[in-house]
Amino acid sequence: MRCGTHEIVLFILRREVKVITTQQKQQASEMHNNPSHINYGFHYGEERPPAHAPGYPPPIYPTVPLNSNVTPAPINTHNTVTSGLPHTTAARKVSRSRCLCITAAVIFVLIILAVAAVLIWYFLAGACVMGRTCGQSTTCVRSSQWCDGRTDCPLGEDEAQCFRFYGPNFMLQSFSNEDQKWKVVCSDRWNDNTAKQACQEIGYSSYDYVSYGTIDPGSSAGDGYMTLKSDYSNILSSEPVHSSLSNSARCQTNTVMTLKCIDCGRSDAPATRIVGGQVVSILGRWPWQVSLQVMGNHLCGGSIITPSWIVTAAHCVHSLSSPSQWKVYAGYLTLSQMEYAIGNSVTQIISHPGFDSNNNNNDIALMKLLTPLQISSTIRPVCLPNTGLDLSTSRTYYATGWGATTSQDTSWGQGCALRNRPGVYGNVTTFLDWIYTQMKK
Ligand SMILES: [Ca+2]
Repeated sequence: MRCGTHEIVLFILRREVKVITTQQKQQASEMHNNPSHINYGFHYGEERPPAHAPGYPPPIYPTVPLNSNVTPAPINTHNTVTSGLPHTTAARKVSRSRCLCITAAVIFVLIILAVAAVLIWYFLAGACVMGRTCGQSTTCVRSSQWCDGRTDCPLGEDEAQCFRFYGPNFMLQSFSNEDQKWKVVCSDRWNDNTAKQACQEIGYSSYDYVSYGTIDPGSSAGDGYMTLKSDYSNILSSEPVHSSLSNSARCQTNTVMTLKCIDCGRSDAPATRIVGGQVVSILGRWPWQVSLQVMGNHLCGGSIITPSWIVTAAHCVHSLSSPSQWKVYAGYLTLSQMEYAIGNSVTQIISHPGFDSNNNNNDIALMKLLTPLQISSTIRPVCLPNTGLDLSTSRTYYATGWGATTSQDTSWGQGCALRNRPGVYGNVTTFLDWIYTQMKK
């Protein structure tokens, strides 16, 4: 041990000094009295007296008379105590114990730091702190790889939803990879073909395309525009439209894109209430409402979002996940009318991968129809909610379906259809990316 070695050497040196002190006193006396002693170190001519000359060399130690009655103090050859130094055996043991304690403490702290570093690395890697997670997978890509025109996620989630609709006017927005923001899209150089392609990139069929429009962006253009490159041609280019947009501070037309990819949310019949009101008596008031049945029994409601896709709750299909078990009835007012109808077959059921049957989290699912619905005045799609809609409590909302017109145990939440206590089903806005991504498959 390094700290102990220093003390032991010092101890030995001090003890030797005391032993030499007594012996040298005797040797010095003998040297002075022994005539045969030759001083080989002395040479004549040197201006130095011989070693045995009186008074030379000067005594190193005080002269002690040989015949003195003074008795030298006994030398303790087993133990020497010097003030201020822990020279006892017990002290050395304490010193060693202290060194061992310090070493153990240092090792313990290093182990704690190593464990902490491993845990931090584990959680940071799992949380994808420095980037974005690819959908439900564990793959994490850098934020700069989102909507950059190149597929980086295993299922292409990073390039799947680079457009979105904002507000009640269906204002088109594109995600700026450079600024990591959603920006309005300048209408310069857009036409129907470009607009159709954008709808397809969102998840709609080009057959459902309605039109595009232009509006004054107002304060929405505060962050600038996403503008179609001047050399872009949707006929010649195989690149997605969103990859052909670039950041721009200016827009020649000073107008931005609105886009209607499907004729949704349109109803010609007046509104009526169900629970606490009356039974709907006008066919076509809620043309997107469908009945989902198994073996002729109505089990759940659903909403048409495109001619091929129905959105419903995941808990409805959790234990009945085979598409062949289901029939979809659209364009009917009463359940009795459906008894004699054929219904539409289902080819695919997709439940949200995050659905939890214990607490009904992520309670959303999609059904794909075997053949698309024929759109009519009584069969129409509902609009998926755009980002930025005013969903404040001061507005009027409707819940539709074939449930009872009085409160029963038919939904979850606080009671059923109580004033200011709506049943909780799911915030569809939070599932838009998932819905559109499934529609593109
Ligand atoms: Ca990418």
